[in-house]
Amino acid sequence: MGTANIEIIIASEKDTLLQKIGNKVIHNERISFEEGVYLFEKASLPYVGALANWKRESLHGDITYFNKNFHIEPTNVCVFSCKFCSYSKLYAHKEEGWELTIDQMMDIVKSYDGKPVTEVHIVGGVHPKLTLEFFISLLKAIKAHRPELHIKGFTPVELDYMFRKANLSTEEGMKRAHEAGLDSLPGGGAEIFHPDIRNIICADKATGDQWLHIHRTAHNLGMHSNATLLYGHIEKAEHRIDHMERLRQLQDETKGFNTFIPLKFRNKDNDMHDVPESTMANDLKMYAISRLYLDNFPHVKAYWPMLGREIAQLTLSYGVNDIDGTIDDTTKIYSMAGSEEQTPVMTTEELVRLIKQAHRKPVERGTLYNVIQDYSLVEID
Ligand code: V47
Ligand code: SF4
Repeated sequence: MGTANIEIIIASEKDTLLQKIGNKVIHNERISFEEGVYLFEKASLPYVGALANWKRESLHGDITYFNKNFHIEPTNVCVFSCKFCSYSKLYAHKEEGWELTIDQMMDIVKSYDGKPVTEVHIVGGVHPKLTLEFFISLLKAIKAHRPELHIKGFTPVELDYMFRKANLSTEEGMKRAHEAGLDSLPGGGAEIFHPDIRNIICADKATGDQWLHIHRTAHNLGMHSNATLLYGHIEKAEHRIDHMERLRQLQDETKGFNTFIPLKFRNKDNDMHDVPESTMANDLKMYAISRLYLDNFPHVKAYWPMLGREIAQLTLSYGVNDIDGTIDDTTKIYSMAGSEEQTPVMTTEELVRLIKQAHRKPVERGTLYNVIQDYSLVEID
């Protein structure tokens, strides 16, 4: 969308504060905490959508990145008891839990031999028996087998637990993990930083400050990372903005974040099953406002296995420039929580078609957004 069109949309907005915010966006001025909350409370979806789409196109044009990756979940047992998570119940019923050995995880890695994946995403529950040493052996084994495979792994919740058990400082623990082959951190474990909400939905795990400290430490070692926000449950607009504000401040300091990923709360098979899920309109608003508020984050990603393909496709017009996958084995954490994706496999062809149908340009990237292949000219039926 050209600047002239967005100027017309802003000028025809009747609310003068929303007009002011719109003008800030198109002049690349930062919007304040209060303005962020105001957008959630007062702006219409078409208005925030138009602004976010303008921002997305001014940063990336039509490019929509995707990545060929696969997941490893070392265990589904977790010592923590996050109310939104289906894993937390398993600690009390360990007989239903599983934990993979290094050989079993290496069998997963080897099953991708000869396939053009560029990243492995390792994330799971916090099993009481697993140690930093165990994961260091895994990281080394993966790098020995396939050195060019980018390893994105572990939430601060898992790392904090391992570092404490090993009696290591965050700095020392992270250095050892990095030296063993950990290339970057995924965005998980962030949920909602604000203690008023965190103390209700995930009281016993790493705090917001600890999450931010672990990412800061990784950034200071030259590693990149992502950040998530779990939305659409009991949090309010000010908690979402508080969360994004803290991320924006850390990003000003380190510039280590690549991507922001809003994660839609799903309510099946967990202790928050009585909390209704957010509507599609609210999903789109969340994506759009995050694109506007996080002005120093290069990328906003929609995680399609959780959102569903159709909403994920729509987000491409509401600020999103990245769509996760090609994934051929969706993490069980989502299928257990009630994701609508019954067939969580998307081939490259399906993903490329989905992006093209939204009139965007599909580009395969590596984890750090190096271009691997431009699919815009590849014929897909
Ligand atoms: O932190 C758990 C979430 C996260 C539910 O960095 C739930 O590229 C919704 O962070 N409803 C882990 N969400 C996954 C994650 C992630 C996923 C894809 C890509 C990247 C990346 C990171 O899953 C947890 C938690 O916020 N989660 N239960 C649920 N019921
Ligand atoms: Fe454990 Fe993570 Fe689930 Fe919390 S969200 S119970 S830390 S697996």
